[in-house]
Amino acid sequence: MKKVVTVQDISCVGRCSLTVALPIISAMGVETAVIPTAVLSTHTKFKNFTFCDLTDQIEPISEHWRSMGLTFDGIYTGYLGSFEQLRLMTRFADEFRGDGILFVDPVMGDGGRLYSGFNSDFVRGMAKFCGKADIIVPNITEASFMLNAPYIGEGYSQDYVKELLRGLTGLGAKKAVLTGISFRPEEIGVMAYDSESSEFYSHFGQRIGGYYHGTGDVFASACIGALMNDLPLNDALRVAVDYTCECIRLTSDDPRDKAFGVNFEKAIPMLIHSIGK
Ligand code: PXL
Repeated sequence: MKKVVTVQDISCVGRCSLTVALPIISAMGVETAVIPTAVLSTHTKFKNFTFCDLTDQIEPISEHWRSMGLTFDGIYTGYLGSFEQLRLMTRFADEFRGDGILFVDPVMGDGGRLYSGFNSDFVRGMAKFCGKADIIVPNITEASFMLNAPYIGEGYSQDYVKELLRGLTGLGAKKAVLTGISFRPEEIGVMAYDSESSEFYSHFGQRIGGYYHGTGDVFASACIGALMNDLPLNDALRVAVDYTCECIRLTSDDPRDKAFGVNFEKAIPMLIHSIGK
């Protein structure tokens, strides 16, 4: 069984980050270790959230794991709560990666804006960290901030997306995947670039209008889970896009506020089926 460690916050309510990553990756038959980077009462899109930073836990946890000689087949980082965590994760990735992959979701913003708590120093640090990764999965907002490129929210061309993807691999990442891409109103998906083979590929599903929180985390978790099941990136993207679209479809007629995240639970059987299990 493959082993992943995922490093991101616990937002206690709101179905994102660890409360999504742990169940999804585990359900895909992958042993999942965690390092929580912070504990929040909810994610930061709700008002008045509490925030307990856990930066000071990362080094003692790493030290213990070092003494045990642990390594992982995949290191998946998501929301990192402080600039210092980027520095610690750079060292952590060097030490615990073994022959495994570093998969970075540079969670920092959406809709053309950074999430509360992030600034340009953090963006620069994240861009550097992405340079060490095998695979990075930003959205257009995160990519444009890291590359200092213009942000275009919709109506962009394939060339705009390709330019961003080339720029992202120019940071040093071997493969870059841009999430939340839509060239036609009725579809949404991802476009990717492999800098080693100079190949682009993309995968799209049915777009359902509206804002759904945490879908980037659902996508990234399903993607690393599929990679750990030995699917090539192209197939892993298909699995993760189809799953994310299904989670959104299952949530679309739920009257609950979409800030509580998507119904990823109900679509887990479909996800497992789609990786041939
Ligand atoms: O889903 C991304 C995410 C993760 N963690 C926290 C967040 C967000 C997005 O808002 O606030 C704490």
